Order: sequence, then C-alpha cells, then structure tokens
Amino acid sequence: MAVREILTVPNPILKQVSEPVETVDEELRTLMDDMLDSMYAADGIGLAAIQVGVPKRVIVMDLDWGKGERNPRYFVNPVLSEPSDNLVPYEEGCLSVPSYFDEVERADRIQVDYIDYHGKPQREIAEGMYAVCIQHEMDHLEGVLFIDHLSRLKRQRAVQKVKKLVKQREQDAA
Ligand code: K2U
Ligand code: ZN
Repeated sequence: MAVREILTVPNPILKQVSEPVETVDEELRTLMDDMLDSMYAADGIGLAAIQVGVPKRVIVMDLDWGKGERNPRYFVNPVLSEPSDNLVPYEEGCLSVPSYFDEVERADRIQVDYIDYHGKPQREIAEGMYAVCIQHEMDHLEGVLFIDHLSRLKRQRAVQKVKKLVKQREQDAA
C-alpha cells in the first residue's frame, strides 16, 4: 500500500465529475487501500478518489480512527437519497483546501446505497458525522468543494490562503 499526493485547490482536476466503476477488482482494491493510507497520513476522516487524481466514483472513510481505533469504510459508486428536511451547520475542512475551515449546512440524515470493498451492494442510513462526511465526499465526486457552498469572497480567500500555504511548504521542502 502507498501514500499518494492529495491534490489541492486550485488544481482543475478537482473540478472533474468522476466516472462510475465497472468492476470491483484487485486493482480497485489497491486504489482504495492507497486512498486510506493517504487519508490516515493526512489526518483526514474521509477521502474521494479524485483527491488523489483518479476520477472514479470511490470514497473511503474512517470516522473512528481519531479515537485511537481503525474502522475503515469503502464506498464504490455511492448514491445518496431521501435526505432529511433538517439541515444542520458543521465547521467543515477539506484535505484539498488545507488550513481553511468554514460552516456548511447539510441534511442531518441521508440514505446511502453503495458497493462495498468485496463488490457486495449495501444500503445504510447515515446520521451525524457520517451524514456530514458522506455528503462532503459525494460533492467531490461531482467536482464540488465545500468552499463552493460559500460566498465568492470567502472562496477566493480560501484559495489564496491555500496557494500561500502550498508555496511555503514547497520552499520549506527545498
Ligand atoms: O474530503 C476531505 O478532504 C476529507 C475531509 C472529510 C470531512 C470534511 C468535513 C467534515 C467531516 C469530514 C477531511 O477529513 S477534513 C479534516 C477533518 C477531520 C475531522 C473532522 C472534520 C474535518
Ligand atoms: Zn474534501
């Protein structure tokens, strides 16, 4: 398994709409394993394949790993439905928009249909942080970032902040 580079704004690849997966095979499982390694290495709790430059409808998540345990979850060709009418605000971040956080409102309950790591169809109801994270990741599969839900000014400030941070990281690494 390997840690892959996580793309950051304003990389245009992040705006691509990801394509459905044809087959859950060993190659796809390697991608999902690498995505999980990359997410853990970046202290994230979710990651979409497009964030490592692969335009496939694949998401990984681990809502427990920050609590000292690992509970990896894999979502192939996920579909969300029946969102609750109750929208709740949450201070979101994104591994592709590092160091910027802001409030986004999302449904506090939503149905998730997906294919799992072994190719078996699954259906779950997501609530709480699970609901927030799966909606955030599903946005990535449509080429949408959480800052796209904010004002133009906030979005511009976020991109400028990330560009400055990435430039500083590159200088420090040189
Ligand atoms: O897509 C990503 O970059 C992964 C996000 C997932 C996420 C965003 C907003 C709310 C919940 C999850 C990263 O994990 S951002 C880092 C983070 C970690 C814990 C809680 C919130 C954000
Ligand atoms: Zn994100």
